[in-house]
Amino acid sequence: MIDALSAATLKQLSTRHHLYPFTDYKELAAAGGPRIITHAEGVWLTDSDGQKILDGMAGLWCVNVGYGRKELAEAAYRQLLDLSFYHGFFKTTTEPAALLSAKLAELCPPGLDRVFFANSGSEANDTIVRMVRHYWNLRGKPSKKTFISRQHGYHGTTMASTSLGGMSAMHGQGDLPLPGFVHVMAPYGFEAGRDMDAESFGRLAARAVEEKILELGPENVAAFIGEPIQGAGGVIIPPESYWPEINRICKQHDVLLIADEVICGFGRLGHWFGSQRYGIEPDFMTLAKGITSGYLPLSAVMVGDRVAETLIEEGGEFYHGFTYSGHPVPCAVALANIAVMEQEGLVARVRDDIGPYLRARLDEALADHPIVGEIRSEGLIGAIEIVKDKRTGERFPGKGKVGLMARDHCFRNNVIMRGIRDSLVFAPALTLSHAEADEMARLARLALDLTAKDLGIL
Ligand code: PXG
Repeated sequence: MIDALSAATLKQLSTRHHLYPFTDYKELAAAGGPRIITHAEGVWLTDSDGQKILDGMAGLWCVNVGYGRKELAEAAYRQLLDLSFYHGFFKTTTEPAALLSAKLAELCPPGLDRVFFANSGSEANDTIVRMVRHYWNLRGKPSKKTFISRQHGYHGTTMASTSLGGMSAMHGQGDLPLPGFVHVMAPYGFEAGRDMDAESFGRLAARAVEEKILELGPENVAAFIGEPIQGAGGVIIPPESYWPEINRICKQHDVLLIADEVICGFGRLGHWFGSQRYGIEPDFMTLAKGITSGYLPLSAVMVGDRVAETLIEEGGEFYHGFTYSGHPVPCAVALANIAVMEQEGLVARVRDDIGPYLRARLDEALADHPIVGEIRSEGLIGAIEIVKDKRTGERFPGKGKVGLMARDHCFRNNVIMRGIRDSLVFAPALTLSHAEADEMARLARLALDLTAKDLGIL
């Protein structure tokens, strides 16, 4: 634990010098600076005041095996001593990069056999944009250049990955999207599909992709990208009919299909990958976050056979790569992380045990709550919709504020959940115990009671 004086100093120094990601700097400074996290074990964080905080978000949807795992720390330590760095440029490789490429090919759905490494989800998606355009050029179809993605989609913050994303506030900064990136509706049933049955709504939302392809002309459309479940956009869970229809549409119009698995991958949905849960047949998968449980930065682009074969046979040298593509230390940590997940059966545990258990506790604690409009979840990711009228789904005035109010009550009561527009979302570590799930449900109830009180409801 940091003593009170040094915590105050750290806050002061960081407020003066550190420009944080996704932060209103003036507002943070006025509030006295950031909370300092000093330690973590399992699903519990400790801050510089010695407070213990239940992390309902696995860091940023990434610490899948929980904090403080010796197996991962030791893998990094050993690798740092054996070979702290060597790269994959100029016909070299390292043992961890070679072994991880084969392990990922084994775990991924058939046909996704090759991997290109990067350091973040954003870089991986940028890599895909280049590969896709290069592919269509090689195939003699240079007009196929436009990417279709979805409102509320999140694919990162580089110029291309922000363009892929469907967040209008982000587009407002940096004059985005770039040309050649268009967006269609998300399969967000709670907002847009209340008057239809879920499966009809799923098909309708998928057909928005087809309409866009036909509007642009299939000869101009390169690829469609989507997260199996949209995470940062508010945990938007598609109806079962959605992805099979997307498979059909992409095949029919010769459009490449990209599954951004940065959040859904590595067990979060109770399957190794979201594509397996929903039967998605992607040409590319984007992997990051859970690949190392966030212990070190690493991402991977899984490349399907038809693209890989063209790149290999006809592409010549691919002029793309990062200094740290396939860095041996994060690759060694990823192998240790995957070994822990396999040894402890964490993927099946999410599907058969803790996923349904947490959901049942949340239903018990919240289903009758006056401002809860819907609780939805799949595996260990979910959202609680906050509404003024439970029956009609009518929102509170000033749409988009109540999620943050509830989030702040969580924060003050030492549980971390994310506020996204008018919802509270969660994605805890896959190792969450039953007792910790009980505590999460209790604290979510408390935060929503306090939010309702603020809104004059309770
Ligand atoms: N794709 C998806 C689906 C993501 O969720 C990225 C790509 C980009 O990954 P990098 O490693 O470049 O950040 C993400 C990242 C939040 C939050 O608050 C979500 C993300 C990142 C930071 C914050 O919900 N997702």
